[in-house]
Amino acid sequence: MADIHLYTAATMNGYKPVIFLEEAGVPYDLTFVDFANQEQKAPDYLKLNPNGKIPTIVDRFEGRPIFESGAILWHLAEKYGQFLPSDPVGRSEVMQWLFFQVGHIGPMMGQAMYFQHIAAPNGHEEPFSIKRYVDESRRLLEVLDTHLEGREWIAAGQYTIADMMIYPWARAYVWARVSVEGLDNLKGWFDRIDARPAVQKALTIPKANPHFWDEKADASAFAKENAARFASDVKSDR
Ligand SMILES: N[C@@H](CCC(=O)N[C@@H](CS)C(=O)NCC(=O)O)C(=O)O
Repeated sequence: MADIHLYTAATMNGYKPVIFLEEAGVPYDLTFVDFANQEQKAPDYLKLNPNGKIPTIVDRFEGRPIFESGAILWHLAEKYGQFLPSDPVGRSEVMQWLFFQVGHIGPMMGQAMYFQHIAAPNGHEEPFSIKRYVDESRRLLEVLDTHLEGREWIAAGQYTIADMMIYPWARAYVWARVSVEGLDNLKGWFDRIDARPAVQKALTIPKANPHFWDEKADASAFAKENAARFASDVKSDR
């Protein structure tokens, strides 16, 4: 039995711990959480993750669950001594960008995706909201682009959990329909991470969603499934 049991799904937040575990090459057990069956809201799952979201890990060696992807990656980085520098300044830099992802990039790009791919197909076309989230997402990608001028990686001069946290969201600009035109530093960083075999493998676990990252990929089957899955949420929100 592996020390780490990961509960996840094939979403931007869900891929992050998979990227870490594949990069670090450590064994883990994986349980796929099925949103279609609302498994993330099951009473037993809520004991592991009171917020009813993925990802969650159970560190069996320590005998405790950990939720929130930033806390999960930080825990794994400390546990396995990888992808987190040991000096306080470097660690602080990593933490700043980790919070930047969780507080900005995730919520803004997530809402850009929600309003375009879930609300709109369910009859709630809201151009004002879409513009707000797409514009704010573009602004955040510009912040990253400026920061990446002359830098290979996001923080501490090395590939860290900050890169692993931000990449699945920022790289899904395709699905969020946010333009990256002119953001050449950002595109260079995408290329560097795209080229990492462990990342490419992670993006197929538990399931590949090529339409998140590739505008030529066929999204029709996923779009239908996605819109249907959340239809009841949209109605009950109103
Ligand atoms: N801040 C959380 C966000 C987690 C989150 O939003 N997970 C989504 C998938 S990307 C989820 O579980 N959605 C299912 C639901 O809301 O029921 C983290 O970083 O772990």
